[in-house]
Amino acid sequence: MNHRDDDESGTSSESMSDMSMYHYLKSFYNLTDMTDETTEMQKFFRLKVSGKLDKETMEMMKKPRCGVPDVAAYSTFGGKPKWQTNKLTYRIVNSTPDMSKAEVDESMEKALQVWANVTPLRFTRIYKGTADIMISFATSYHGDASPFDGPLGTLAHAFAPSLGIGGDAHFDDDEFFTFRSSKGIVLFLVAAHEFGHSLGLSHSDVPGALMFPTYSFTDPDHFSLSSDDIRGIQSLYGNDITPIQPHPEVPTTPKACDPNLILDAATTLRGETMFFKDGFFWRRSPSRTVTQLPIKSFWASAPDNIDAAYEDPVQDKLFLFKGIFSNNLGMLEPQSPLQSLYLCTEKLLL
Ligand SMILES: [Ca+2]
Ligand SMILES: [Ca+2]
Ligand SMILES: [Zn+2]
Ligand SMILES: [Zn+2]
Repeated sequence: MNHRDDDESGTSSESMSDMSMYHYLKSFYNLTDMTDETTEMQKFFRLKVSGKLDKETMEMMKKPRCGVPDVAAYSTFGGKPKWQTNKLTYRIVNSTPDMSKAEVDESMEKALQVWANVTPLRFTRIYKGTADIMISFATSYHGDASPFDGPLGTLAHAFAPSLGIGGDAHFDDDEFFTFRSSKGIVLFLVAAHEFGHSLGLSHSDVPGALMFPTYSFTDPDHFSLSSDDIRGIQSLYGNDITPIQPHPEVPTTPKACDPNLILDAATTLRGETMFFKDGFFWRRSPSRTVTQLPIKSFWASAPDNIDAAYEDPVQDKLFLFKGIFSNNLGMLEPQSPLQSLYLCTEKLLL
């Protein structure tokens, strides 16, 4: 071991050749002069700006990263391309042998949800045909102008919104992708970053932002989008995040022993007694066992809060009433407007 080798220790075995450093700067910064490119890169990553390839700069170059060039410290692409609709489709064209299909599906779904959570964008998965966002795994040359580079280096790339290849996301299958392990590249994290590009975000120079160009491990269960990413995506799609499907009202279960309970209706049915309240009913069998069930678990189309019920044992039918009716000569006679339900009791036997 000689003196010079010691001097270069740590970089000699894994350093990039001058040619590949030039290639890195050329492909990600697209500047003509090597010093300018180095300066530009140092500025972007908030490194000491020297214009020289010092150790810090070299370390940054070796980090696994996204294949979309660092345009500037801005959060959108030039010309601000964005989707003209909030309803987008995606399709997972193929999978990776590194993970189960279910894990790949969940990673992609969660990654899109990261953006849907803070925008009006909604994503629907399709299984055939052409989706807005076509997701695929590939190695080296795969039909576009940016072939992948084997293990590490570029992990994935994605195209800004437009027709055709626009929005599509490609993952370098020479990486080892994982669901949540720190040993490997967490697919969810890479996908969430790439989908940022698919939606129109460029790189951010804010360390810790999802759109920062280099990968760093975060536990996917504790992932949260940085405020910089949120500002970026909302600059394109706004911040209307009203959920498309409002949460259905959860019915409160009435308590049979509540002293203030007023029942909606009661009837007999095949020897049992049934009591109705809100969306529930109790059935008491001849042996006096009582069970409480949602009305809809027996009669899917029945309304809640019924007004009356009675059994016609001759026809073996149960009638449930809701709405306005009058009691005339001991018979329940419907009056307009009346919603009466004629319900077969067959289901009770199941
Ligand atoms: Ca597309
Ligand atoms: Ca790679
Ligand atoms: Zn990127
Ligand atoms: Zn590609």
